[in-house]
Amino acid sequence: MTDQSEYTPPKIWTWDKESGGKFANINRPVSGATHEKELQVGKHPLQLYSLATPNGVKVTIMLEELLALGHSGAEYDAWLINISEGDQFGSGFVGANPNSKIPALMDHSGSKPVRVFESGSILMYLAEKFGEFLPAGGTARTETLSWLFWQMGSAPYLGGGFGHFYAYAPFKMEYPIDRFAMEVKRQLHVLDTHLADKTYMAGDTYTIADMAVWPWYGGMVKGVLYDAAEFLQVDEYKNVRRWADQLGDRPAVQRGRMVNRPFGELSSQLHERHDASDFDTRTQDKLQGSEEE
Ligand SMILES: N[C@@H](CCC(=O)N[C@@H](CS)C(=O)NCC(=O)O)C(=O)O
Repeated sequence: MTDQSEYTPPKIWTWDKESGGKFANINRPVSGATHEKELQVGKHPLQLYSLATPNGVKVTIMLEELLALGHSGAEYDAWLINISEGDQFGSGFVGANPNSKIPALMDHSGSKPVRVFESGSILMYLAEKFGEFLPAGGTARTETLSWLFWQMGSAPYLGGGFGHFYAYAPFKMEYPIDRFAMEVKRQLHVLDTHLADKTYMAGDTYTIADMAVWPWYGGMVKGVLYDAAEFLQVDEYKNVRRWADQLGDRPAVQRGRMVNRPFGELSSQLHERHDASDFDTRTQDKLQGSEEE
């Protein structure tokens, strides 16, 4: 590895397989399947293929919230896609999401299966299908979608930018860590200012905007992302913390966090979910994941 302060890009970039860092083994400069593997299909119309990262958790929170409201049509099978083992490059998964990233949803309730990918698109799809958590019109709908799209555009700076260079890169580099720490603090300040006089992201109503923002920025202020709470002094963002705690107390949010989770404390893991009773019948035998995040 060269001294990064002296790096001059070559005329033509080439793929350096030895670049290192967590996830280097699954990164490639091309898309598409690396192997044949059909997706499993369970008994419910909704089939989710995911992992309990912040992007995955958005969707399982939504499904659990819909079920909590009594929408039995939101019953779902959640299959584990282990991204560090390359499950996202199986042919079946690539058919569900050509971008090879979790989460991906297949809806088998119609005459032909419908694929939905991108967590924001999945949240909107489910909100419209069940008529919940997305106001039908007016300012509240616009505000919900503005914050949903804000999250989709902003979180890559938090995850792919700050998280990557602070936690996953093969060595620490001051320039990108400074650049993305500044941006993440600015984003947290945007949220803190917005939430100063609001209960939820879109005002008085709990919406898919909350479900999208919470796993990332709620996780940040609760200190569960990248072990960076002290570095970023997240205690400053008191309104975000109040909102994050309030959402974290919701039983559906707590269930949603557990689905497709093969890491963390064993008591927080539910690798696959096929039935509401799976939350109660988990046994230590089924929980073979690592306790590492
Ligand atoms: N914009 C996408 C991002 C999804 C995403 O980045 N998923 C990550 C996990 S959080 C993933 O599957 N990574 C696997 C890979 O990059 O190969 C969404 O919100 O759905």
